[in-house]
Amino acid sequence: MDERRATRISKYLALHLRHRPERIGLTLDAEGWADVTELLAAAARHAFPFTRAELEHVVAANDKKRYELAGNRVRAVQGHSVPVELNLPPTPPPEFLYHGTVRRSVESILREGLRPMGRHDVHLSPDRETARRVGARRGEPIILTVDAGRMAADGHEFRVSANGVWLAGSVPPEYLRE
Ligand code: HQG
Repeated sequence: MDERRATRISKYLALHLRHRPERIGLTLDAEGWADVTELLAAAARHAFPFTRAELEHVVAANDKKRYELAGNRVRAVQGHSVPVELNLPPTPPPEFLYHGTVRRSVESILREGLRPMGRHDVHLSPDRETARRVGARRGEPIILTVDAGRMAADGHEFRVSANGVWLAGSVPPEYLRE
């Protein structure tokens, strides 16, 4: 499949499996799963037809492994704004995690901490290079270091998604530095 088509399908999945399933009349279950047959039919009805083989290719080849297929169901592994319960167990984080952002957000982040904004959780990266790429989506990236070990020792919970994104409800400013 050509890469542009794969990216278009991936973005279509992100929109409907994370944020706006109702836009195409799709229903997600409590854990975020959509029925593949229903998804393909809904997409076709809304002028974006793609095949099961294309879906399988996009799920398997996706650069960030954003989606998972299980039998006839598919879901996004993280990044939702609709309420879903991913049932990820609390997991001890590495000593440091990283957050990529841009200069214009830094002052507010260091003052009030990291907030989940539109999503369920704050997304943290296991290494600086990943954080740099996350920040670069918005401009010249700035990497903040999160004192995750100390935060966990103080009782804050961390989870890790199937594709290696670390998730926290928020990060208070005392655990953040540039
Ligand atoms: C900022 C992509 C001001 C935060 C990526 C970020 C990631 C604050 C923005 C995933 C703030 C939220 C998530 C505060 C946070 N004051 N700004 N107190 N707290 N912010 O997109 O982390 O391609 O919801 O720095 O790779 O950028 O979608 O979060 O700039 O893993 O799979 O508010 O999205 O993955 O933006 O990105 P987002 P994010 P996918």
